[in-house]
Amino acid sequence: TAEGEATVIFVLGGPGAGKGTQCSNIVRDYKFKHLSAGDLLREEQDRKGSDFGDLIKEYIRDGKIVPMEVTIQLLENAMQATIKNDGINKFLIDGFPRKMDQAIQFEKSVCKSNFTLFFECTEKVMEERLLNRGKTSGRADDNEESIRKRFRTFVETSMPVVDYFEKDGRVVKIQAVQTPDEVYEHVKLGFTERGI
Ligand code: UP5
Ligand code: MG
Repeated sequence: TAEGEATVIFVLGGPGAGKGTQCSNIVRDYKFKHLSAGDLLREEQDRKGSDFGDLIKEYIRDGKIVPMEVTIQLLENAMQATIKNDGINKFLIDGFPRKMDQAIQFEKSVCKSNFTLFFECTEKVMEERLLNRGKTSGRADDNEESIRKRFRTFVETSMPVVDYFEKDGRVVKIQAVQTPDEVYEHVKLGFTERGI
C-alpha cells in the first residue's frame, strides 16, 4: 500500500509536554504532514453520523485510550488522503501509539515507524501548562480531574510503548521543560542526527 512506503515519525510525551507545539514548528521547516491522533478523534466525535461519538467523548474525558481499531482507521484514512491529495508521504503522528497493542498493530498493518520523538517533561510543568490552556481551549479534558487521569494513563499505559521503542534504538529523547524555541533547537539536532 502507499502508506506502507511512507516515512513515519511517532511523536510522544505526556499530556501537555508540547507535542502539538513542536509539530507545528516541524511542519513549517520540513516537508511533513502533522496528524494528531487526539485531533482526529475529536473531529470524529463531532462528526454527524459517527458511530463512535459517545464512546470517544467518554474515553477522552476519562483520559482512557480509545480502542485501537477506531484510531488506527482514522489515521490510515488521513494518511491515504494526504498521499492522494497533497502528494506528501512523510508523517508526524502525534500522540500515538499510546498503548502497546496500537504500536504493534500499526507497525504491522500500516507502516513501520522510522523513530519516535519523545518529549520528556515533569508533571508539575505539564499540569501548569494544561490548566493554563484550559482557561481558553474548550477541551473537555483540560481540568484537574481529567488531567490526573491522563497522567496516570500516560505512566501506566503509554510509557511502556516508549520503553519498547527505546530498547529497539528508535527513540530520540528531547527535554521539553524549556521554552518552545529552546526545545525546538533540540528537535532540529535530533532530526539531523537521524538523517532527516
Ligand atoms: N506549551 C507547549 N510547549 C511549551 C513550552 N516549551 N513552554 C511553555 N509552554 C508550552 O501544549 C500544551 C500547552 O502548553 C499549550 O498551551 C502550549 O502553548 C503550551 P501542546 O503543544 O498542546 O502539548 P501536547 O503535548 O500536544 O498536549 P495535549 O494536551 O495535546 O496532549 P495529550 O497527549 O493529552 O492530548 P491528545 O490530544 O494527544 O489526546 C487526548 C486524548 O485522546 C487522550 O487522553 C486519549 O483519551 C485520547 N487518545 C486516544 O484514545 N488514542 C490516541 O491514540 C490518542 C489520543
Ligand atoms: Mg496535542
